[in-house]
Amino acid sequence: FKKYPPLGRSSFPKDFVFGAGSAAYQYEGGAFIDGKADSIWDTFTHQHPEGKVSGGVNALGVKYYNNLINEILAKGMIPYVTIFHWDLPQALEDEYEGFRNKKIVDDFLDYAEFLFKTFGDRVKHWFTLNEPYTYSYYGYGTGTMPPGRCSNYIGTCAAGDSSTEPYIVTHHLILAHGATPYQRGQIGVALVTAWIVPSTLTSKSERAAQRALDFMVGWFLHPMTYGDYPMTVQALAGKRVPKFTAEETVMLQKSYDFLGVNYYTAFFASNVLFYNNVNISVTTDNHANLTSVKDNGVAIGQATALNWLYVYPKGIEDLMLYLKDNYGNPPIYITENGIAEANNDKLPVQEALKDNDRIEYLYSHLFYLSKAIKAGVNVKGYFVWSFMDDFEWDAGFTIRFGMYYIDYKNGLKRYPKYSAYWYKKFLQT
Ligand code: GBH
Repeated sequence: FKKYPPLGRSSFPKDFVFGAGSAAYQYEGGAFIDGKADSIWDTFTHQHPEGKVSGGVNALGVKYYNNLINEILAKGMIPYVTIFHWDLPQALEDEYEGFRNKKIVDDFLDYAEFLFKTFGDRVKHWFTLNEPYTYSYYGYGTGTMPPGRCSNYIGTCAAGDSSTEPYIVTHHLILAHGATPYQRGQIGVALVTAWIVPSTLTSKSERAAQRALDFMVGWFLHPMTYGDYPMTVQALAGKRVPKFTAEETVMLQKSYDFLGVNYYTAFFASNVLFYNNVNISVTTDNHANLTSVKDNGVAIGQATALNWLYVYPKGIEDLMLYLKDNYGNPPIYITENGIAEANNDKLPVQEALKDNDRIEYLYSHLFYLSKAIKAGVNVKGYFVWSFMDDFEWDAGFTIRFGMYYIDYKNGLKRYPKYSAYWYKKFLQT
């Protein structure tokens, strides 16, 4: 890494926390044991709904998480827990259409209260939601994630309306977050982000970039900070955006103690003309075209195994400064940052462990993150995505995000990749 100055744990503030992330549905397995009922992801991946409305608390589920939390603490680590990472109980989807119904807010609140009561003695950092944008946009906009709804002119969805449902679902996600009772200092929300670079040095492109940020990040962060949607979103989606009541606005203002930021990549934005009124959708409401490669062939960074993930480390610094300047310098945790390699099952395991690209990716992002901290951004921690190879949602097991390799053909045996050794050494210096 000759192009970067030396970097280690000591380049960051004393109380800065480092970690690595995982998520229930992507990690746990045990889909059919101990009385666990289906989530919408089980239905989507297996196409066999069998969920039923919960008969109460699942004692084995509680035991599972008690064991996990206690083991993490026993190893001298600190758990940062996400309450909802997309695996909605299928029963709630069947009973009242899940997040399309405002009833979800009460059920979310019950669930969160139960978690605080049951695990709150040991878990001190909670995130209400992981990437509500992804849940809403891909679940109801493109329909490529559960519950897989979209307008038929967008995809092959059986039902849905991508011009309205994403706005309704987002509204309820935001209210679920805002309604979650909490003790100050403990609650956050994790948002997916990208840095957006205007494709040309014109005000048209610059405004397109701003709209793209507003529709991805501001759509959630603006209400959760200031109590209402960004002006751009209100102007462009108009009456399709539900309104918050005066009480809800008050409840939402500054409704997080810290912000989780998932940062992977950046896109170029160019302006899209307002040419007609047909086929309205959340996917086009920002009137911005986002690409990793410009028409003239210039890529925003190095390509990776994932078509949406080009490497743009400086974006994390630019994004941090943007959040500081526009959202009151909140405490921030980088809750996800990392890259994946393509399925390399055919390689001998020892070869598959040589993930030098991942090391360079993590190093360069940490470098730009440390610059943001020096510029006054209040970044409190950094978690690599991901701890181990796992189930990558709509990409299944075809790609590997982990610092640990999983041999899926040999009893899920685990091997540290080079990046695991690198991260360990980084944390020791
Ligand atoms: C996060 O999503 C998730 O929180 C995490 O669970 C996941 O494993 C990780 O990142 C890696 O992806 O098919 O071209 O339309 C990141 C946001 C949203 C990025 C969905 C990929 C699909 C791109 N993801 N998106 S595309």
